[in-house]
Amino acid sequence: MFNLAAFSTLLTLIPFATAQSAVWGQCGGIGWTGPTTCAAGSTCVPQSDYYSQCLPSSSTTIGSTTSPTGSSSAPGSTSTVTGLNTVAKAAGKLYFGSATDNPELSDSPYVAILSDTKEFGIITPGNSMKWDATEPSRGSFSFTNGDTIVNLAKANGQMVRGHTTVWYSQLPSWVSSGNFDNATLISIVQNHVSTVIGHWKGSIYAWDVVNEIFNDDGTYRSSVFYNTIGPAFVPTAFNAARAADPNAKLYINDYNIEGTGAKSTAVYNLVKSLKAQGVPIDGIGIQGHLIVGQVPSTIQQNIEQFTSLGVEVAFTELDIRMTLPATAALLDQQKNDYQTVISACNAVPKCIGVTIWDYTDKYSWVPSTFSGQGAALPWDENLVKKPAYDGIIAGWTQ
Ligand code: 9MR
Repeated sequence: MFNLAAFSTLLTLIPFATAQSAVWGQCGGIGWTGPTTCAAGSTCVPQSDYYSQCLPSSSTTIGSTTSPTGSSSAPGSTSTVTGLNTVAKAAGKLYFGSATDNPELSDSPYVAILSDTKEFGIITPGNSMKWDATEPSRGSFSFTNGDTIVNLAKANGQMVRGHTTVWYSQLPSWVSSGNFDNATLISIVQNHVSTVIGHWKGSIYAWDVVNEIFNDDGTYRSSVFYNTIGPAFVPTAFNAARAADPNAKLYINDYNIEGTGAKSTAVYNLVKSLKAQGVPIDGIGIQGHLIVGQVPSTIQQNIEQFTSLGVEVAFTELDIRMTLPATAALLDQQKNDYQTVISACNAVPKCIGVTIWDYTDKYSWVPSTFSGQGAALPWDENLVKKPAYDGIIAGWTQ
């Protein structure tokens, strides 16, 4: 007679008896019932309590002196680091973090590293809190993808940066082409900011309330907000944000404000004026989309000027791109460039943390935007650490 119980037991034993996980596959972790041994040439390495991964044995030395886990030294390794967030916190910072995006969350080896709080203490949704994602038509809000990332962060014990409420880009045409008058657009901004920030009240460390509002020469960027409301759209957004979540840090965020210059001066002057008017603003987000070999020499000076206003500063979207292919010389220069940026933040107490704009070249925005450029992040397309990783560690520990 067929014995169902015995057959089921046999079935559960089969993977252990016959299978090995493929390279990059899962090989252990709490709740894992699959194979715990790895295909030839790879080794099972714990990434977290919940995820162990078969890593190619050779990957421990490719392009980096550190092991792929960040938690132990590989043969030939010269450092015994414990992760980017661990080291940033040991330097007195609040976090080291990464952006992510919903389509990437089906990639479990990727998620395992993203979820490792030794590496990342905070995550930022790259797209799912933007206006086109959250209010695609007027008064109709959608929080599903943002919720997914907030819930992942909560499960991991990570914080979240909210990005972003008022930005000229990724704006639905009902806003950008709505031809609203001043009063109507003000109420649309207030409703958007208060509804989005209110939805995630208590779950967000900091919000990029306004994003990329200046041109590189320091003048206001032309946008439906500036063109209709004038500069008053900025205090309108910050006041609505504070009312919606009094405990979230409220940031102005922009690129090309890493070093001193006209755009940094514009941000400095605006924040000074907002504070003088009693507008609630807590931080300046320096995006940090940089180019290998072209990192400004005035980063620390610029951060010091910003923090002299009584606000905190964070790098919010750091990546340092290069013209491909990535040669050993470029990767080494990139390592130095990451170290330069991180050590500038490290040197200023109110530079509270650094977020990279995703952590692996597999999901970087760079190649699709800048043809022929890429390799901007500290992990390569195979989730193997690059020399840049060691540059970040050096920046926090020097
Ligand atoms: O990473 C984001 C990418 O997936 C989007 O396609 C792109 C669209 O504009 O936005 C990217 O993120 C941007 C961020 O929101 C603001 N600063 C520049 C970032 C890179 O473009």
